[in-house]
Amino acid sequence: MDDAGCLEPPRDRVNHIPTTGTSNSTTQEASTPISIDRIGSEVKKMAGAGELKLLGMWASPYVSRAKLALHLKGVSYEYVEEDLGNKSELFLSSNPVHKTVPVLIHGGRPVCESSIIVQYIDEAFPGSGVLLLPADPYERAVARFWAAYIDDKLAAPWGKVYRVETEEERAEYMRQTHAAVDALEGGLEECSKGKAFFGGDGVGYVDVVLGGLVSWVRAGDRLSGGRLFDEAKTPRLAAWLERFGELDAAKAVLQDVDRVVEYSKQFLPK
Ligand SMILES: N[C@@H](CCC(=O)N[C@@H](CS)C(=O)NCC(=O)O)C(=O)O
Repeated sequence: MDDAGCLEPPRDRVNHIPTTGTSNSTTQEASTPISIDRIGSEVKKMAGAGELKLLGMWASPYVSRAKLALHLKGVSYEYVEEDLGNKSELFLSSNPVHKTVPVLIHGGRPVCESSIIVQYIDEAFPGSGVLLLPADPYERAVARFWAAYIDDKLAAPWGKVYRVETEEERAEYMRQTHAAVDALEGGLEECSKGKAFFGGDGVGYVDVVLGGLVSWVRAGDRLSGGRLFDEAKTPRLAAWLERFGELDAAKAVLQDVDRVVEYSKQFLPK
């Protein structure tokens, strides 16, 4: 997924988008013929944490990161679905620089960029749920390194696969994505020290950053008939994908894979 516009439908294909409801409704978004996202209202039932609002868009893997972090911390929040084709005043004034979701608004103050939001949630609610960032400064630096790697080297070319015009371009971006996945296998080994997650025995910051992409990984696999996290080439990541998907937080928060498959089809070359 590359930055701004990664999931905003191309204008010339806008009529094919299965959105039918109103935009910017609090707690739940536009209804679609495929399914209804109940993620926000589920998480809302959790322990209180003051005035916390998440501006998102159901399909965004970046928004999923923020939702995962909030769920893992057990922090309640109000979810507001944004219509990226018709951005709200609140959204534009909260993230005037990038104009992208997610935006977390805490006590009226906006925090932007998914990985910064995840770190903010971890630091702002240190007593709740799990601690996502390692306590040790060196391990924290290593976790931040791999989180940045996921964004820059894996998600960026992979997002472009949904934006290309030709099969050659698609193949090149897939090649770059696979190379990043191969390197990330080493990152998982380094961070986990042989344990289940990047965070060790439990999920941590890198797990949340990669975890936001899980429904898109599965949707991509379904569409391609292959495996991005291939058992033979990257066995650790393949096992991680299964393990992560079994977490309560993942089940509560991540998008329905069929819905992502339908949604993502509009971005693929016809
Ligand atoms: N680097 C950003 C990327 C966020 C992003 O690209 N969000 C997309 C949705 S997946 C977006 O809001 N696009 C709206 C637009 O570009 O107008 C982050 O990590 O939060």
